[in-house]
Amino acid sequence: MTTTATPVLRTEFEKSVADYWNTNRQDPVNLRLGEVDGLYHHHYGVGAIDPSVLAAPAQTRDQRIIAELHRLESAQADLLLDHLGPIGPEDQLLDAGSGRGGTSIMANARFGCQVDGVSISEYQVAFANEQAAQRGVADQVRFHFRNMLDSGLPAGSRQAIWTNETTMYVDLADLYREFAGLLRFGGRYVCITGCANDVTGGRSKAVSRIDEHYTCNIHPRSAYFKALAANNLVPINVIDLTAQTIPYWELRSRSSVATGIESAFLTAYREGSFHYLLIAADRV
Ligand code: GPP
Ligand code: MG
Repeated sequence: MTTTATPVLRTEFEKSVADYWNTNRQDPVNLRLGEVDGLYHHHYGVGAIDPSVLAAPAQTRDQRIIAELHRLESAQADLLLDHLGPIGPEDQLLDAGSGRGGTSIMANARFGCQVDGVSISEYQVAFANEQAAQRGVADQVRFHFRNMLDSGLPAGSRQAIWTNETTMYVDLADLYREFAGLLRFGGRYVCITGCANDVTGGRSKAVSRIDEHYTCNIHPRSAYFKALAANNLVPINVIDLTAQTIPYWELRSRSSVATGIESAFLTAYREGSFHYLLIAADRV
């Protein structure tokens, strides 16, 4: 693991976020899903569910629901990777807020490229590096205890960068200034995020519940486009994934690994105060 000379955790808020992810180690909703095939994710899912899992016999029903939820979260990561543009083995990518490493490991398996992941949780960094080692790709996929706002990576070194549900922990202007410095001209940034709807106005009760649950600050949709435009990042694709993520939340709410936050997501998405969005942008 490598880190930066400057302190990784710079504010009380960042310390509290790191503390949350360092201590949140008994999370069956992520561990049991990861155990299905060894890809551990910290994001949600997209796509239609196979309804037969809910009708499965009692002995297999729980495990089939877990496997189905995991299939949807890996489908989400695959969708993100679909938007990175052409990536070759010589390219270097950055997973900003890399969690337990699943998306980075999938990117390396697909493109054969180098991936660096950064996280402010030392526990997550160690877990993810162990996963890369177990898969024999530790020389290609490396996780670092670093702050995505100050990654210490060389300027212009990245062909692509993504954030998979991590932007609600940072100031977007600071983040996209950093990414604009790391991406080469023509490089691609892909974001999957949940964002508040400017049209419904303000922060709904359900969105506030999600913030409270994860110690985060969900941004309004408008904040993304302002911060991208201010940092030479030009959107090429914007996809509203809200309808595609609702089945994941419906299935999760009926599973043994539900955490209690499912109703807030379902309310927020159904009432329209919250969107699940993919944004892909080019560095110009
Ligand atoms: C965590 O995923 C995701 C976040 C903290 C970001 C919040 C996301 C939004 C779209 C608002 P996780 O897989 O760790 O969460 P859980 O443990 O609930 O599955
Ligand atoms: Mg999860």
